[in-house]
Amino acid sequence: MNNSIETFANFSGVMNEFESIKNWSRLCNISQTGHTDFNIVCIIIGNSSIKLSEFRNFTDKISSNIRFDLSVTCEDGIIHFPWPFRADKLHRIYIKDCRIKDYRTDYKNPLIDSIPDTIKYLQMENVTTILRIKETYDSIPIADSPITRATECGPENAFSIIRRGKR
Ligand SMILES: *[C@@H]1O[C@H](CO)[C@@H](O)[C@H](O)[C@H]1NC(C)=O
Ligand SMILES: *[C@@H]1O[C@H](CO)[C@@H](O)[C@H](O)[C@H]1NC(C)=O
Ligand SMILES: *[C@@H]1O[C@H](CO)[C@@H](O)[C@H](O)[C@H]1NC(C)=O
Ligand SMILES: *[C@@H]1O[C@H](CO)[C@@H](O)[C@H](O)[C@H]1NC(C)=O
Ligand SMILES: *[C@@H]1O[C@H](CO)[C@@H](O)[C@H](O)[C@H]1NC(C)=O
Ligand SMILES: *[C@@H]1O[C@H](CO)[C@@H](O)[C@H](O)[C@H]1NC(C)=O
Ligand SMILES: CC(=O)N[C@H]1CO[C@H](CO)[C@@H](O)[C@@H]1O
Repeated sequence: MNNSIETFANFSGVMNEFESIKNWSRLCNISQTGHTDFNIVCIIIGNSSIKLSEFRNFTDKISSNIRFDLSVTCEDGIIHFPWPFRADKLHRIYIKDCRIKDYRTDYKNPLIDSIPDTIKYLQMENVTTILRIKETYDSIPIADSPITRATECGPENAFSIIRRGKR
């Protein structure tokens, strides 16, 4: 009985925070799949887009025992997801048919190394990166401006990383 009350408390807290990230709450459905597990399923349609930075702000406000599984499928939409997609409490990430912008914008961002590396499963199918010239240029590692460990190693705690048809 007390468990279900706790679950409910967690559920409504997470739901309320999720509602506040506008494009995400419009394009995604969130559901609770376990005591501390939530599943977020997004379909990015038309000229819609979502930003991983907004998702980070969201997970930062959620209590630490929660885990999120995120599935993003694009139907023409675009996602702003900088590699290596790090966000606290993000457990599983699946991306399909998406064009990814800002893929390299965090290559040299030292703050990324301080975000917990929580991804256990990563899968990308048929994704394309859209690189701006400046982004490409700025992300090239040079002696006094290296890329971060996070960029180089990707998710280091992952059991499984699958990429199919990445261009
Ligand atoms: C929930 O109930 C169990 C026993 O029914 C008890 O051991 C536990 O401490 C309770 N948890 C909370 C947070 O009240
Ligand atoms: C969210 O749920 C609604 C109602 O069940 C459904 O119509 C919609 O397609 C779902 N959206 C996503 C992204 O799964
Ligand atoms: C996409 O954006 C254009 C221009 O802003 C707008 O006219 C159009 O309705 C949008 N399409 C969708 C599917 O949202
Ligand atoms: C939400 O999406 C619209 C168009 O899809 C975009 O113009 C806007 O910048 C997005 N808002 C945020 C906060 O990402
Ligand atoms: C995330 O939160 C920080 C600090 O509250 C804020 O400055 C930033 O604009 C937010 N980013 C997004 C994409 O909402
Ligand atoms: C791959 O993704 C593109 C959109 O980026 C889509 O138009 C295409 O149909 C997808 N291909 C397959 C085989 O699903
Ligand atoms: C966001 C939220 O309400 N989290 C709570 C979830 O439940 C645990 C106890 O089971 C609380 O400690 C959290 O504060």
